[in-house]
Amino acid sequence: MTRQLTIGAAQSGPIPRDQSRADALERLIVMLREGHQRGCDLVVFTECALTAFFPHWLIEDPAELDSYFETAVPGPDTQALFDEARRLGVGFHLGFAELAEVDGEVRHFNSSILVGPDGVEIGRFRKIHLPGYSEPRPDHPFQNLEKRYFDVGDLGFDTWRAFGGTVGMCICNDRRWPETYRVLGLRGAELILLGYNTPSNNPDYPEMNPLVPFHNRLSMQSGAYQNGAWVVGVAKAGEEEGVMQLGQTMIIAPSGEIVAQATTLQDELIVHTCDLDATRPYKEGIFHFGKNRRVEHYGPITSQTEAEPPG
Ligand code: CDT
Repeated sequence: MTRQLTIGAAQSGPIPRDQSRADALERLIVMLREGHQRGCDLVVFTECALTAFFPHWLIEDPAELDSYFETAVPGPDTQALFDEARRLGVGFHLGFAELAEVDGEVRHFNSSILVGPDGVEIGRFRKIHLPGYSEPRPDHPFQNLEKRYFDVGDLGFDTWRAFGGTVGMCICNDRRWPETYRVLGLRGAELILLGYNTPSNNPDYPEMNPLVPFHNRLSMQSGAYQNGAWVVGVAKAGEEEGVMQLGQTMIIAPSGEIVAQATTLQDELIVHTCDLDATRPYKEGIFHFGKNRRVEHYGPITSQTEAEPPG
């Protein structure tokens, strides 16, 4: 018996800074409905899918900054998406900026939520690898202020039994780290969902610009193959507030092969029926962790070294 799950990867085109939350949400609902028409069990939206990606510019007024965050999900800005998901019987994954109280302290997270076809939350993830810097870089054409605006996620890399399999989440920069996939793989992930806002240009290292699409594919394809998992990577695409974003939304099989990829830099839904049992040849074969992974022979790790820049 196979476990077939039809998944829609719902790429977002640019969201203008002045677009209302209601209009941004309506764009997601349109793609959710298209997903339903095309037979999706689950539709995956991107990182911070409700607003422009605001770490790309400096916001000094705390109240203005907080206006980009959700204090509750579901809440006034997102309830309509939950209601429509329940009406259609389609699950979804949504990235959003989360303002939460943890141990009596206000925290800001870059978060994602997994919601079942009944419109009820299954799990939540808070981004762990925050890229960029805390202090603005005035000579850069755009900023990358995630370290200034967000706290490091406090929920670990968890997995959930859902949609007939085991599902994990990570967000954007997390996808570049092998540890992300390996921890999720060790926790049994058969399906890894993630959204990303990746600029096509890196102002710090412009020599990497031609490699940005390659590094995107490389990270997700190797993570999928080395852990025998499906990976669904969903982008923000196109020019948003002066920043060109990569796009390249894709669905990757446990073989590491790309089985579906977006062709535009706009709102675009790509759909693929994923057989969760296609994970087996990898999880039970070459990447059977119990039989083949030899942690006890890797040698001691005595310190975590920081790479020093040359010179
Ligand atoms: N949103 C996010 O995490 N973006 C980063 C930009 C890094 S610039 C090299 C990413 O890893 O795609």
